[in-house]
Amino acid sequence: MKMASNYSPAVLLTTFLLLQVLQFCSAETGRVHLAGNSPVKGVLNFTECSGMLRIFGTITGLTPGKHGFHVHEFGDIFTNGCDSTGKHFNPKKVLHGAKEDDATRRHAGDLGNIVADSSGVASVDMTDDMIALSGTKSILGRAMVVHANEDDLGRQDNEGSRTTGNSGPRIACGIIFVVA
Ligand SMILES: *[C@@H]1O[C@H](CO)[C@@H](O)[C@H](O)[C@H]1NC(C)=O
Ligand SMILES: [Cu+2]
Ligand SMILES: [Zn+2]
Repeated sequence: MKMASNYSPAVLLTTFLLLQVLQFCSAETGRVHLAGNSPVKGVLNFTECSGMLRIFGTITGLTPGKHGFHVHEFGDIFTNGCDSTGKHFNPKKVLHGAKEDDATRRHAGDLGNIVADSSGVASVDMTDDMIALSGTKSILGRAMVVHANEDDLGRQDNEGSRTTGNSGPRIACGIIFVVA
């Protein structure tokens, strides 16, 4: 019944680190606290394994249904609230699209829509490989933004659709920061 104690802390630590390496998980993790001129609030965590960024957490205070969800280019939420976070994070200078679109057809920051239930709660758990916690795809220091309306994913034939998905006012946002 004392099998675990046969392994020294050093062996356990080495095994843990080796497992981290085998999964290619980044030691770095991120977080964002969402708030704004609305009842919308939330905390999301970011972890990265094998080039896939996972975004997970809960957002409350939403109207039921879909809300555009993007990484915006600037981490400035103080000059003019969510409106000073700039455009969608778009290092490849392409048009707005859906999360499922390839890199030539979507902004890196285009994460589609989150969906709130009848209580106004959205459970977020998604992965994406066009954004990361380091390198040219890094979103650290940029902003996560939640919109009032549904993102049309660039599928309409108008300028708004090609740039923002017509997702309307920015109801909550936060700076994506490193926590470990
Ligand atoms: C996010 O990370 C913090 C710190 O580790 C933790 O307390 C919180 O429960 C996490 N949130 C989720 C949804 O896992
Ligand atoms: Cu946006
Ligand atoms: Zn976009």
